[in-house]
Amino acid sequence: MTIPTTPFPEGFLWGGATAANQVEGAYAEGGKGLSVQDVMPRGLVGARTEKPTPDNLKLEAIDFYHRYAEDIALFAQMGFSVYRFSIAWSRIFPNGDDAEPNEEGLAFYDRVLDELERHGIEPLVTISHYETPLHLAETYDGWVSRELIGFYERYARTLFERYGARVKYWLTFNEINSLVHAPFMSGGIGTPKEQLNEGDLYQAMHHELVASARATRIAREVAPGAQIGCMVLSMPMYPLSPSPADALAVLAADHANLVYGDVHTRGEYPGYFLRTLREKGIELDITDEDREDLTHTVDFVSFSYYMSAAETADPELRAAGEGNIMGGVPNPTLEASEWGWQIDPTGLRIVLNQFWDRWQKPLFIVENGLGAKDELVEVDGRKTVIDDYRIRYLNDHLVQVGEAVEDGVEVLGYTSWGCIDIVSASTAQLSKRYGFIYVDRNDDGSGSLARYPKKSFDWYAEVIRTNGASLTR
Ligand code: BGP
Repeated sequence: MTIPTTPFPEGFLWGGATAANQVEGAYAEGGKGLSVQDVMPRGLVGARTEKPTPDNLKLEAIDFYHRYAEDIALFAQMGFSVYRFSIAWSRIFPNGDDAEPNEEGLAFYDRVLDELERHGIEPLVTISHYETPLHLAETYDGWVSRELIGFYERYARTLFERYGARVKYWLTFNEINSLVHAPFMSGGIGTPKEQLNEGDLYQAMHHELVASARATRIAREVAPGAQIGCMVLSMPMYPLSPSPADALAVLAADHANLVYGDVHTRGEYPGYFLRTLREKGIELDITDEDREDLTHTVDFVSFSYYMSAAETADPELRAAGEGNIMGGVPNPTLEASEWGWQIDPTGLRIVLNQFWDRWQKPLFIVENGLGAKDELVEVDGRKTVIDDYRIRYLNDHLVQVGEAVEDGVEVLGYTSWGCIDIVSASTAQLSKRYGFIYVDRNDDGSGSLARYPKKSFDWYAEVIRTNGASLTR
């Protein structure tokens, strides 16, 4: 009998990931203030509203706020060794600029951490996941304002002081490189995108980068055991044709995307970015203190990976491909999900190698998964979903993670996105499901919120139990 082997190192962290605004609900309970998500009923694709409206599924989400113990027990049943979740900034500082934190909010995350501890699950905490307090968007125009650095600093310090002894892994900003593409959701910038100029956006980016580095600096003092990571949206770009012009278009797209990781790992702006600013005639307000802050680099780099894209220098083809948040055009060699996200497992191996070669920092895949429509069926008297398509997607991506490990890339762990069905960030639907656990809630808000393990639940449990040896190559 052959003993199955695995490329995954011992101690590799296996688990799942969510964000507060997509799971918690209870949007006005426990002293929580409003966040930008509470006025985005259609998600990224729709317009914002003045006040929360009942059709915003995130207001109740999947009620993790009250059901966290049950959900964490299900994660433990799958054998998770890590769970990535975010802390809702507006639960801790309801307006964002409050002098004192809200104890009820802090106590909620104490309880979540207690539960994780009981099950031996390592927490991985995102400090800011598209959840800027709404007051900061309305009063300061979000990250365009330098004042946000101070508010974030107070928030991060509060978290490190409160949870630093129990949380080892921290992420400063979710997908920090999406800021210029989604200013309201990602940067809490109240001014509509069309009215913002590039200078404002780059200034906001600079403020977030400084805030991120400052959080790293503070963690070194307050929580010496903490490992701080940045978090970027990864999207490998392929030239649409072999022409040098298309290769150069890829280089430009990569630069625009990778500058955030470059600053987080090298502690300063790279030459190509300074050139961009020069050529656009943008002069950023960068102080000496900012420069000093930026030198506090991260311990590891984490990222989301859903898809790759192609890039072209041809303006007509480019225009035809518009719509993708990070730019690029569809790749004619790849299939897409029901939401048009192109599926490319090999791209994950490529991006792992690219990041490792470029930054030489341990990597953490903190988001990856397939959003799909599921059908609840009854098998042997039990409600479940036969989600072979999700199993195939995850299997094929994890095989490529294994390949990257064989390539010599240091990978700390893998948390699949939306390990339990949640509200989608881009469309605010519940029918775009990622989970191993089905949640009975529909796009019209109906449903009992009951949880049902899908077929992928048992499949993932086996992957974790065998440390990846059960994957099909
Ligand atoms: C990332 C976000 C997540 C998330 C995921 C899937 O960009 O960090 O919050 O939801 O994408 O996107 P969606 O929910 O739109 O399918």
